Amino acid sequence: MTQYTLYGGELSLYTGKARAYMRYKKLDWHEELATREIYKSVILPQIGAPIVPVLATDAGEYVQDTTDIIDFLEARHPDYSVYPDTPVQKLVALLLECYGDEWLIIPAMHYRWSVLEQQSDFILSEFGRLSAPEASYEQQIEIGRKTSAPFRSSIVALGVTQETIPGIERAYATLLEQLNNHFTQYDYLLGSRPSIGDFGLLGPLYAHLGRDPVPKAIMQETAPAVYRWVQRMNAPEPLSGEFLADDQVPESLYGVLETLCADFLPDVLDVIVHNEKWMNDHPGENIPRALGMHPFHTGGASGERYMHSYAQWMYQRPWRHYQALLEQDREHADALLQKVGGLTALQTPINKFVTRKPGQLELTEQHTPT
Ligand SMILES: N[C@@H](CCC(=O)N[C@@H](CS)C(=O)NCC(=O)O)C(=O)O
Repeated sequence: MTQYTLYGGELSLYTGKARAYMRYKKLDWHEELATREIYKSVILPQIGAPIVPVLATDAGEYVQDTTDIIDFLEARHPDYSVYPDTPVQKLVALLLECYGDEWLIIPAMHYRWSVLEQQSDFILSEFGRLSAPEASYEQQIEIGRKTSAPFRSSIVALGVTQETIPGIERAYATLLEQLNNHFTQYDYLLGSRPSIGDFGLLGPLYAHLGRDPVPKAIMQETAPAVYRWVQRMNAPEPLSGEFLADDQVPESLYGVLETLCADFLPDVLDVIVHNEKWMNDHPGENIPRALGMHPFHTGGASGERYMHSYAQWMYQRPWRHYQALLEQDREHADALLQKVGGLTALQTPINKFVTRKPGQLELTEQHTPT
């Protein structure tokens, strides 16, 4: 069996997503802290950009991006796939993956950085420990203050401001209530087996919201079944469980899907419009990671956040799956989308597709369909 190394860290949102997947798949792997040294000697030379997590195989292959990591591993270890093979469940799982990755980062980053003064020793020492595991605690806090600066200052671009914070907190409280209700009935989103949607949600709900002291206390107090799901995801019964029969999507997820469709999908559709314009205006060039600001709303608050060009790449996955459905499958998917308010979005055409190129974080236009 191939041996894998996952470079990342406990406080990294996306490392949490990949780690839980590797545990569920019972792979032969270990995790290595992405220290300053590892960034220099492994991540930058192999990936071309300072980003985690990174998967390495013992044959010298390197993969970045949790979605690519999971798909790379799924192809080699197909047993107990995390992709449901029924049409509606697969659509829901892909949408929820995207939602976790691209939208729930808003409450995650808010509850890490807006309340920093209440948890600064923990957060800053964790950042410091990641870069310099050998340094003293005091040094780690100092190093953490420096290395965390770009993350700390990114929250305004994500849309976290005094005006939007009440809405972000309201939307998050609603999500916790809905998921708590769901996880009192089901072990995972779609039954007794975790799907790609569970791994997508775990990123924000573990590393930040289920681990940083302030939001962890909120989760434990207000949504204990969600907290237990986080623990289950991190210590799963490997290679076990089933998705619900008959392509069933539990009604307890409808509320989550409604918010996804009402708040997140308009954001992605607008990103797609701006990506298309960029590609038309700059043929052959890389699309910048952020394309300026645009309006967004959450929990009844409105503000501005950056247009994350990458969100299109994630959303192309559920969109392509939906567009490829035929007849009866499409009718079933439409019935659910109609109920949760996502039908128009999924039927909105994408005129230009984007793709990722190795060695860079910027996307480019995809000319050949996949
Ligand atoms: N879509 C990527 C996101 C990875 C990501 O944003 N990782 C963070 C740490 S949790 C990071 O290293 N960010 C640096 C950057 O985005 O430049 C994935 O799924 O792996």
